Amino acid sequence: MSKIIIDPVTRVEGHLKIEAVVEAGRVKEARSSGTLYRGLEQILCHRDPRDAARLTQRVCGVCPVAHSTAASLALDDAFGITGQIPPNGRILRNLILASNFLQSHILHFYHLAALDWLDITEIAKYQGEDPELRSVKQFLDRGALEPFVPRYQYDWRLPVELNRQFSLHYLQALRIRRKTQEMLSVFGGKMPHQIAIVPGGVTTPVLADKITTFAWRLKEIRQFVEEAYLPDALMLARFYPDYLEIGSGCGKLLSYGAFALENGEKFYQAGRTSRNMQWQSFDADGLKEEIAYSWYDDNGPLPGKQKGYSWIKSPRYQEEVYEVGPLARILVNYAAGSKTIKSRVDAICKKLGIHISSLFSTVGRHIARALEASLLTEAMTKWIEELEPEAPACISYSLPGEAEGIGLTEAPRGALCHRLTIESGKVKEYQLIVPTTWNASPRDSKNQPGPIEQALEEVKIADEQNPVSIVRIIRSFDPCLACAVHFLTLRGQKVGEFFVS
Ligand code: NFE
Ligand code: MG
Repeated sequence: MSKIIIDPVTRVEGHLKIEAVVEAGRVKEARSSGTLYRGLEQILCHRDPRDAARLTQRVCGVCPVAHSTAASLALDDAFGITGQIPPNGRILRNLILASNFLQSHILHFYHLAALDWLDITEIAKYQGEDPELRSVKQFLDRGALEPFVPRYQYDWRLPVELNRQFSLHYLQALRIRRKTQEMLSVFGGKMPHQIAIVPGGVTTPVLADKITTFAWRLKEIRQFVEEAYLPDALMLARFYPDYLEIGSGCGKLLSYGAFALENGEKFYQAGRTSRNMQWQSFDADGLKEEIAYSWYDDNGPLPGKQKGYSWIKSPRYQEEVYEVGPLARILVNYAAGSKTIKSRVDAICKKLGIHISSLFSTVGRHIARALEASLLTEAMTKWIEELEPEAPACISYSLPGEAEGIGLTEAPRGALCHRLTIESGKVKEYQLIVPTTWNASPRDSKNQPGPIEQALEEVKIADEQNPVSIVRIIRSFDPCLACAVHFLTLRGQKVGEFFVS
């Protein structure tokens, strides 16, 4: 028996440590630890509740829009204005959030995950004329291999031409990500930490020139998604088919739903599903965060806690483990009978010659994320046409003295919940349950491992010095530890004193 410790796992956001106990060439059990500690929820206590839509975005620079969205939905609820948001406000919220999804997914696939599948240093041998590939070759020729090395020894499998094309897309993705941020800023004002989504709607006026500015960027991004991102994700299934069989995890998927539509429905409806592909309902009352193996007790943080091994808590739904994220959104809506999603997923499965259950896997998560980028760019193209120039995007409201609210939406990495209570016009309690808290959670009181921990169980380890299957599986979840670790001390104790010099 031996133990593989990867600390930190690189090319994920924040600090994640993975310990895997290996026996007879397979992972017997794994532990996922969030080693980064934050206390953002505490900052909101005693503040004006409207600050939440601004301050919670500072959780993370990758997915801030989801936090202002969840906070604004929670505040809409607390202020009694849910359902009164003008159509322009509803659509702009969708467009700003979806722009952030595109940025985040392209960032993840190319700049965080691709180097697990693609040997970018091969470009050093390139003799062709493509200016972007030549610029990388010149960079490599100078011996400057960072940030591509050091790295594990991988089992690269892409033929040279496809490897080069994928490398080229890696480079193009940098420019496309800039476009997604510019597109987001058209109605969001700036990025990161856009300033437009507020309780009541969106503050940006809907003007014809803004619509055009947004639309032409969207067109270019959509073309990249269709011609590069989705084909590259599907290419992984062709050359790494064994990764359609491993890393499957808990097999239970949860989505809160997101992107409000005109008819009161959502582009993604809420629900749950599992490998049997039956849709089940979701009710926020079934949510609970456990702390059996987290460094907390009922009063707050407890760093020395004996059984503890993570700053991440363990969210559970009706005491069961759930995976959240793009795979959950896509398959929950497949199970719910969405015609568009069903036809796209069925076409992909047919093209790859796989059963839908193979999507519960490492490469399945990448395919779901890329498919989501395609679905969103298509939906956004319709949504911008539904905007009504000059019409209001926001309503006014009055602040309640006492209230409570809940905001349920989806962040790029999965289901996101903000919840607050207001007393004497100020925030009394604020709580976030964030996607990576679900996926990277430690064991719970029933000793059930979290989704990433379960995904690593039974995985074959050919070479303990190069645990490439482990890092591929972990990165397929797109973990963000900066988002995942938050805490709230309800009784206002001092947690610690910090001196910054
Ligand atoms: Ni820091 Fe986040 C997303 C949120 S992760 S990226 O997506 O909320 O759990
Ligand atoms: Mg929390």
